[in-house]
Amino acid sequence: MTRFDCNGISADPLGSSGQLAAAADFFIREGYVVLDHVLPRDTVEALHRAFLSDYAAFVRDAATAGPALTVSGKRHMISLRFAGVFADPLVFANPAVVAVVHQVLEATAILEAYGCILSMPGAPAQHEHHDGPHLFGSALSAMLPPYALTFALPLVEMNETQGSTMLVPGSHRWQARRDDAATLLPVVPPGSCVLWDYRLRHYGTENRSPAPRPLLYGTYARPWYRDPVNFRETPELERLDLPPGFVESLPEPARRLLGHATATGATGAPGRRA
Ligand SMILES: O=C(O)CCC(=O)C(=O)O
Repeated sequence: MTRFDCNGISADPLGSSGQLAAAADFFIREGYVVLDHVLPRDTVEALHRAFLSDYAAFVRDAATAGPALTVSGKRHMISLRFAGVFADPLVFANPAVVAVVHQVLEATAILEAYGCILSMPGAPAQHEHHDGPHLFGSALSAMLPPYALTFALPLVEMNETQGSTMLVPGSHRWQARRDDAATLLPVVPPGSCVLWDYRLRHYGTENRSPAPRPLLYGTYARPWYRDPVNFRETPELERLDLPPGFVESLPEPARRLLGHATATGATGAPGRRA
């Protein structure tokens, strides 16, 4: 499986890194890319610890803890508040990830949503799905460049036991579902991430371990795009749980990724978790 190691490219001006340009080309062609070493392992361990303590109520019982969308059996989508280590721009505006995002979605890309998919022990495999459909009914849609992508950063290793995300390479270009396609189950250690095109077919596999598997995610999108599906059923789930003044305090380019939220007034309101 092709993977792109981001170790040692931090000294380059990232936008011009040949390795990341190759990763973006691969993404456009295959509909996904695995980036290794985008974050130090101890940052991911800190995220994991913070998740288990700040979101303990969701781990105990997501149905009663607060706004959550049950996306499949024992698997829940929740918002992450931009606070503590979750507010570190290295996480949600990671330079290597943003360099690929800019090449794939252009420099005006935004962070449209930020949260976590929590797969509890015993969570069964999901049905194969895409995060968003083709934009138009026309056959041309399958040839269009990406409009949004999912950034998936596991807080524990994704593997066969804890579960991973099964990918169907190339399926972002399909006009209709196929049954005979090759699939790929990446092992993704802490510090690595997967990006996939919103149109790519994929599914989370079973969590056979005794521990929860939190998968931090971000939706990066072209500035006009708002996910019309995932927040419809649970309107109280916030796409971006931003404390007042947070966006304004950020350095570029993190501020640019979230500027749309202040422009629409969406960030002024206090988040649901105090
Ligand atoms: O849990 C996973 O690995 C992926 C989850 C997913 O694709 C989803 O909930 O849409």
